[in-house]
Amino acid sequence: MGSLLFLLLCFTEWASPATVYFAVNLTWANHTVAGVQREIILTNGQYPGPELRLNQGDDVYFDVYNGCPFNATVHFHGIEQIGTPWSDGVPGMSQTPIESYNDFRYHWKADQYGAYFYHAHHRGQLEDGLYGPIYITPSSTVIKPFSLITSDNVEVQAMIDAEENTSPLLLSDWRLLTSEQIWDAEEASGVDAFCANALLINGKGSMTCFSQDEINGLTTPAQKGALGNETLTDIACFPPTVAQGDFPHNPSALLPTMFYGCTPSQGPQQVIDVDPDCPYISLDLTSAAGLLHLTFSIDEHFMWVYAIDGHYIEPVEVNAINIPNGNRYSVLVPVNQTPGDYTIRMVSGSNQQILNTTAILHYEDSDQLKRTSNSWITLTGGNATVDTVFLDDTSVVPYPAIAPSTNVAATYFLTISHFGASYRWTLGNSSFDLELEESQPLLFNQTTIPSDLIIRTDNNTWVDLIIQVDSPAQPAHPIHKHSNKHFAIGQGLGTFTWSSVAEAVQSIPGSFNLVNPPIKDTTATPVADSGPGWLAIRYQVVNPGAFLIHCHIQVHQSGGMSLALLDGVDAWPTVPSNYLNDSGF
Ligand SMILES: *[C@@H]1O[C@H](CO)[C@@H](O)[C@H](O)[C@H]1NC(C)=O
Ligand SMILES: *[C@@H]1O[C@H](CO)[C@@H](O)[C@H](O)[C@H]1NC(C)=O
Ligand SMILES: *[C@@H]1O[C@H](CO)[C@@H](O)[C@H](O)[C@H]1NC(C)=O
Ligand SMILES: *[C@@H]1O[C@H](CO)[C@@H](O)[C@H](O)[C@H]1NC(C)=O
Ligand SMILES: *[C@@H]1O[C@H](CO)[C@@H](O)[C@H](O)[C@H]1NC(C)=O
Ligand SMILES: *[C@@H]1O[C@H](CO)[C@@H](O)[C@H](O)[C@H]1NC(C)=O
Ligand SMILES: *[C@@H]1O[C@H](CO)[C@@H](O)[C@H](O)[C@H]1NC(C)=O
Ligand SMILES: *[C@@H]1O[C@H](CO)[C@@H](O)[C@H](O)[C@H]1NC(C)=O
Ligand SMILES: *[C@@H]1O[C@H](CO)[C@@H](O)[C@H](O)[C@H]1NC(C)=O
Ligand SMILES: *[C@@H]1O[C@H](CO)[C@@H](O)[C@H](O)[C@H]1NC(C)=O
Ligand SMILES: [Cu+2]
Repeated sequence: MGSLLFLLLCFTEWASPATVYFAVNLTWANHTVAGVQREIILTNGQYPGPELRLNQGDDVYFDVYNGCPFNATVHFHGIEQIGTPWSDGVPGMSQTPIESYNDFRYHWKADQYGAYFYHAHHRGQLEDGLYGPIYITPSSTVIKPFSLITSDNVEVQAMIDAEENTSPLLLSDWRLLTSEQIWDAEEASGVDAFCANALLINGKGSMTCFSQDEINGLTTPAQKGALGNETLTDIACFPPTVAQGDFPHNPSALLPTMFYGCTPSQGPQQVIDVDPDCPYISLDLTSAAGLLHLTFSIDEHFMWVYAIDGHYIEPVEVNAINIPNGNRYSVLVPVNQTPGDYTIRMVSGSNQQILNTTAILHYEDSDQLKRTSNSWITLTGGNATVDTVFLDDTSVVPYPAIAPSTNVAATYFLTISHFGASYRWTLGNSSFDLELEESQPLLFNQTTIPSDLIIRTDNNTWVDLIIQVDSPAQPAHPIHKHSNKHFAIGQGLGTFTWSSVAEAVQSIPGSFNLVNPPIKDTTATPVADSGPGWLAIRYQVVNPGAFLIHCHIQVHQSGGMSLALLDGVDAWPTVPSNYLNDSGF
């Protein structure tokens, strides 16, 4: 009887590939977020943007009308764009920006399955709210990992049903200033603007202010180490004098709320209703944050993480996940506790700021009064119990596991460093000037952008990128590679002194996994509070075109932490006439 009930309630049917048309109308409007009004980008009149739900194999037409009084583009984060490099949405790389009151048609194939999202890719507009979830239902030929959790077929079917009804949870941080106000203030002050004002779940959240005594009491040893004799500000963030490197600053050009100025305010709270007759729910935790790593947890529940960045993994049972900007973690949550309300907690997982928000997991038809539930995590992202298990991102095994080739054609060393100012950055030898986004796209003309911002690869070769963070007191940088996914093959603290991965493996084999490494589109460099650190990624060149690799902390990207990958220069594509004319039509 119980299983019949859940079949009726939880089961949905599989549909076959189709041509899907999706249109968004971008507008610039005053909108209230976290209880405070500011100018933001609305997508079809809403924030966050509407969900795009697809089946694997769908042919997608995504039309953008730019009703904003400035240029814009839309990128499809994690979508590989095999054979459609002109639809990647990166100005200066794959298209010219969509001008005000103009249309652009993106056209791509949903080759992969799982959780993705679309978001702004022009200047800092991600932080103005242009993002929405994408979910692609796997084709029936993709083998699911749920039988690794249990051999009980009824239980496995319940997991499959939960996955078919999966919901996005779009996680983000929020600023009270617009992206252009932040950029102008960074240029005027010389300061890297690394504090947020609120955290949001599906665009919903509030702002809490703590007293200075509470803030000082919460300040962690790692934060105290960076602060020296100073304290966190009233928004529980490092002051503008800390972790900025040795560069000139003009603090008088900073704007209120960038580092100081906390006013509590009340916004809506996300409530997730669960049906206690469905044994599992599935959530796609998607970080659209511009700034902070986010630590996510549901009181008194555990989560089976079963996919990362739209690729299945061998499921891992955890209580909390630290989510870098741009990553997606798909989780099954067992609906097995006493009916009631349970707090969903999200806190800053970045060293520079203490920030939090909450949502509610609500068991439907529960007569019980709202109850207080027990947290797995602290306000600063640490363990609140001895039993709390955090996901260890580096030890995740893809399902099925794939070994990358060891026949590597080229190794590139990319240094993450300041570039003459606290708010300017490199990913390589030079800084990617924001104004280069307005240049003729590299896909159309390979010489429009300075050559020290470009790597050229041959098709069907394997490439290693060694990303070196050169100085201490830097956050983990979530490095996002456009087009196909990469293997995160190694990482460590200190300086990478070897000439190749093969050489490094000889002396530090424990820092590498060349057998079954994580497969992702975004991988964060290790947290290196007190010294340098490095990350090694490997990918196969399969999709000729001009693609960006960059930090997904928006102010770092705007400050130049980007590099152009000209993949497959030996098999360069011919741009179709409907893209050469800047429209896609
Ligand atoms: C976009 O939205 C604006 C404001 O609601 C409206 O005036 C305009 O007609 C819409 N444009 C399109 C193409 O839907
Ligand atoms: C938002 O409101 C402010 C204050 O009323 C106004 O000056 C501004 O033009 C409005 N912005 C938009 C995009 O409507
Ligand atoms: C907007 O995009 C157009 C077309 O690429 C470009 O000519 C123009 O300079 C851009 N405007 C701004 C303000 O960047
Ligand atoms: C911290 O120490 C520096 C000198 O090392 C001094 O200039 C500064 O005023 C001190 N700040 C506070 C808040 O005591
Ligand atoms: C942040 O945490 C505090 C302490 O647990 C809580 O009182 C507050 O409501 C939380 N803030 C939000 C926005 O949920
Ligand atoms: C957090 O975990 C550590 C290591 O297991 C443990 O020693 C500590 O007691 C835990 N903290 C709390 C509040 O339980
Ligand atoms: C390509 O870009 C270079 C540098 O901006 C320019 O000199 C050249 O004329 C461009 N070629 C074409 C075909 O537009
Ligand atoms: C950076 O400079 C080094 C040394 O000149 C060079 O070998 C390397 O190719 C350069 N990297 C890029 C991305 O241009
Ligand atoms: C590039 O290489 C991939 C992988 O071998 C292959 O599938 C693809 O057809 C190649 N593309 C072109 C344009 O030759
Ligand atoms: C070029 O652009 C216009 C829109 O500006 C469109 O109507 C036209 O059909 C496009 N395509 C081609 C192939 O010229
Ligand atoms: Cu960064």
